[in-house]
Amino acid sequence: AKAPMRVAVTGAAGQIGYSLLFRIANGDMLGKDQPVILQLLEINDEKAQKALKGVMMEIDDCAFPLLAGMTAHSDAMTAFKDADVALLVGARPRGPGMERKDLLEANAQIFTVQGKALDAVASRNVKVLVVGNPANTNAHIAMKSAPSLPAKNFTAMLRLDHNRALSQIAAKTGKPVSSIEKLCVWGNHSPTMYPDYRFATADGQPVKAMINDDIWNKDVFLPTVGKRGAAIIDARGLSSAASAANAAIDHVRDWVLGTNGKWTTMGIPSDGSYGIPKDIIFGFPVTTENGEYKIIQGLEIDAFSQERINLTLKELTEEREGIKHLLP
Ligand code: NAX
Repeated sequence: AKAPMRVAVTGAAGQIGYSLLFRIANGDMLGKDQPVILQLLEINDEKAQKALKGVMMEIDDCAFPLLAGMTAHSDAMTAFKDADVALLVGARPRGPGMERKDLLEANAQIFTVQGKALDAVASRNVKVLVVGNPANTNAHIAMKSAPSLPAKNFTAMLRLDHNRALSQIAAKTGKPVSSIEKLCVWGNHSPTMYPDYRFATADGQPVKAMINDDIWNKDVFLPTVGKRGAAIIDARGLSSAASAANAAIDHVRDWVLGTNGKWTTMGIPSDGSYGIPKDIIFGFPVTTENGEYKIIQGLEIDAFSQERINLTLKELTEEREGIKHLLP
């Protein structure tokens, strides 16, 4: 039998945590033959810790055969000890009257502390996925706060945006999602992201020719995917949770187990590809193999796409400027 993998999850008593933990323990993320130990972090607050205990009681009550252990923490230094995978879901939500700048700063503090803790105690191969918003910039901060870990181990979640785009394209073309390949989302996890189906195929046939409608792309597809989070809040009264948890599972599963040559989207530190400055955490099309991701190279960037990429890059550059003084 395989040795258990340690999976740390922050914000474990939150909405996304409630959809995420059960699936990890069920083997959906790391495989049905891979035992897991859950190391769950919540804020040092009586209510949050009590709620976490409640979630853990329910996880116990599932009697998951793959669950080899589970612990509750209020300190990142113990929660991240020897972690093989760290899902950084907990973040400071925007409160009433809070400016974007305040939000960035509050989160910068959290992700500086957590980056340092990962640096100090996690496995040297820890795979980190930041879900908590602003996800790309939070991932950047954690990465910069963990100088002894490889920068490539820090990623941000664009997969929900990718999956949203996939489902919209499937609906538009009338093809099953499973037939669609070579889709990607560039940039920031925010409404400025650029979902791109110019290279996509359905059953091997070009999707762009099937749709053949640039107005639909610009006026329907991009805003629908970009504003999907807001549409969910409007409909449900709560932000996306199960779909976000599902995307986190997809992201880590593909990273660890490989995509077999298929494209997916990950928010990763740029290596300079496509003119994105090094270390900016940016959504790129990637394939994964043996636990490593590789950016798809050589894609043509037309004028419209360049404009969209510049827009989302500008936002990320501004976010980075906004927290620069807080970085170690
Ligand atoms: P909830 O508010 O339900 O849960 C967050 C939990 O995190 C709370 O229980 C809170 O106590 C905990 N927390 C806060 N700071 C913490 C810290 N420093 N250490 C440990 N725990 C901490 O939010 P939820 O709906 O679960 O969303 C979590 C985050 O995901 C939010 O930042 C949200 O904006 C973000 N999202 C990101 C998405 C993405 O695609 N990247 C999509 C979904 C989601 O909106």
